[in-house]
Amino acid sequence: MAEAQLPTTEFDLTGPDDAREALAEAEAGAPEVHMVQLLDEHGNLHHDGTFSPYLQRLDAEKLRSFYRDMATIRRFDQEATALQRQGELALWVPLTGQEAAQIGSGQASEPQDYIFPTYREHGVALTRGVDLAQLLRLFRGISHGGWNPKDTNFHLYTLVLAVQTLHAVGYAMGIQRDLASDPDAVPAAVMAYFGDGASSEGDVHESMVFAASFQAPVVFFCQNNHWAISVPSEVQSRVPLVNRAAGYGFPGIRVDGNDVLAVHAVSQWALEHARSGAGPVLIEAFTYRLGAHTTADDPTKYRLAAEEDKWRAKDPLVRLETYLRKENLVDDAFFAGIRADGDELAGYLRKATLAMTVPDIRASFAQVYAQAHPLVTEELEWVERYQASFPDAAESVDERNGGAA
Ligand SMILES: Cc1ncc(C[n+]2csc(CCOP(=O)(O)OP(=O)(O)O)c2C)c(N)n1
Ligand SMILES: [Mg+2]
Repeated sequence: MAEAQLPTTEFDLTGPDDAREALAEAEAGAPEVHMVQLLDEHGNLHHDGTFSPYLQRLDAEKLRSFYRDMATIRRFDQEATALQRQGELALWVPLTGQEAAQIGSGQASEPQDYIFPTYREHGVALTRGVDLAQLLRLFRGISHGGWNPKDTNFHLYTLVLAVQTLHAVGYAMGIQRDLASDPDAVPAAVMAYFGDGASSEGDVHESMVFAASFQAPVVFFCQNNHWAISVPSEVQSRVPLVNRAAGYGFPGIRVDGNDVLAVHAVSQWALEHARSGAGPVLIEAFTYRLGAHTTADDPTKYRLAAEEDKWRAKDPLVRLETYLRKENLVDDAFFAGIRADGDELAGYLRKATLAMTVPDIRASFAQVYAQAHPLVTEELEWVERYQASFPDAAESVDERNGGAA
């Protein structure tokens, strides 16, 4: 598709300031927008006065675990996409390209921290120990959640853009008050994930105002993957997103979101800052959604292949593999082992998904009030009459579940 024909040309960003040009420069890494990068796309390390010291905390096993987690979640993404294409999931939200942003930040969190994800944070879920098969329950349409957030301090996915940032600030203010009343409590922080598109929502603004006013222990983690479905990120803000933090009065850091070492270091710094009582931080992880928005989307309709190729060359897995091999921290057997584990994971996911039973609709009605309520009873009767009107109505929930409900 010729550039002039792309629907995104409807956004006229030219003006007296030539904002589009200024932004393009910023996006390209112009010096006035510093982007923290420790490992470049060729696998070479670079020094950063503030964040390089964080690398001293990492041993070889930790570095290998970054790779293992990124490869695992990419494999998970592929298997979930296949399950959707085969009709076993209603929808899938791919994360490919964003592995470093998610694994680096997720691994920086401590068990006592609490995470509020969007709907794409499968990599963060992995680092928190969520059973990946449970993540698929929502996308199979059999649960509004799928896992118990209390088990891993990883909240349920939120599909309504940006509301989780409000929940996150409220939760962080709760942590603050718990700490004030119990000096022995372990300091904790909250991590709120959101996208470049969600950053335009009023909820994010309100969250940041509250967080700043109350010095809440929250890290706002914006994955700028450059697209909000078909809307490019430069439309969301006339200034680089990271610069917004200054307007609220807390630190903002742009990090190379495809560099797992930098994301980990920056996230550790921000979480420590928040836990210490110094207030919120905004991290803008500069990354790219290599795949479609969801399995219901076709990105060839609104962006050019050349742009995807440019970002494919910045693959977070490839650069870490190059580095690990150069440092002799891995051998071929390491990668073969990860591939074998990926096959096992794929088999497990498939089996678990096919075994997921259809919930009995009556349970939803039973959970509305503690005691029977005439309106709920009436509505349940309506649903039962409605279901009975279908030709295959004789097939009960038990039968659909193979008699195993
Ligand atoms: C309040 C609200 N408005 C609109 C939507 C529809 N919607 C779903 S995802 C999306 C784009 C979000 O883009 P971004 O925040 O950049 O996150 P990404 O999907 O790129 O991870 C939109 C508009 C929604 N879910 N909620
Ligand atoms: Mg986005």
